[in-house]
Amino acid sequence: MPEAALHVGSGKVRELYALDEERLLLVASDRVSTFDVVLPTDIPDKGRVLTGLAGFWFARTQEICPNHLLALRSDGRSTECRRLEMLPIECVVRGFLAGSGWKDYTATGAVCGHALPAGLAEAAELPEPIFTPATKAETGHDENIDREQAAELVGAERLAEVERVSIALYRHAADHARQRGIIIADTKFEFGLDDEGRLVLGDEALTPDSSRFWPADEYETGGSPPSFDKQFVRDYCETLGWGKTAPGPELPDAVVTGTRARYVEAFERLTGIVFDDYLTDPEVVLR
Ligand code: Q0Z
Repeated sequence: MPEAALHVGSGKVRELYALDEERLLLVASDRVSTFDVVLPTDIPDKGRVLTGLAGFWFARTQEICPNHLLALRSDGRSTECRRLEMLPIECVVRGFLAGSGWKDYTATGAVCGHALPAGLAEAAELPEPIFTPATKAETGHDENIDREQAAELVGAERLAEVERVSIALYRHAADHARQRGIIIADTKFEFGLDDEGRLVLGDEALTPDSSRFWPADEYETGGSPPSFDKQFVRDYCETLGWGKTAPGPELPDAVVTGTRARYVEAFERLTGIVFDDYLTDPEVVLR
């Protein structure tokens, strides 16, 4: 727990503290969720992997869009960030047809107002990445919205800006990841405005918790590809006949160890940095 910091929010697997008027501390725990349930067993270092990866991307996408990162703390799981006025939409970019995008496509042939070619298979790569905004649901699932609804929430001009920037960020990261054997099928960004009304990337970005990462060497269409990070957890949960409602099951050691190794592998492949070097000095991802 950070010293002299006021707790201002909890996510499923993260905590948010106020450091002062201008700064927040985002702390990533080792908790893991699957089928929307947080499990009672932690994955050691998961929060450090996600914090390091987000820091890596923030450092490398500054020219595309400024971001909220001020510093990474020596614990490797805490990000000091600028306090922003967050926009009330989730900025989702999809390069592949998965999750709610696939569901909407099968029902209507479109996703968030983007008409797509007929006959696409589940997990197919889209001709171009598409911007598919969603509302921030307090409870339950975010709801996909069309550009008209998104424009009502942030204004047409701001919407055009977040669409352009979101797609540029996704293209940058997805190209980098693809060269390292990881498909970023889709991702969610959260933006805010600074005190001068400039658009700033906030929250955590381009991590396996805010994106779908797939191993490129196992990619195929016609089903839901394995998750790069959580597949052992999901496979284990499927063997239990668990109803996928809280409370979730404890994970056996082999599943914990295997899952930790997958998170570390994603970190090392994407950053080119040995994870132990990150633990020694987290700011190595910023250089
Ligand atoms: C992020 C969240 C978490 C609970 C608010 N730079 C910022 N300025 C203002 N607000 C936020 C940020 Cl990142 C902000 N969240 C999401 C994160 C726990 C909620 F760790 N909420």
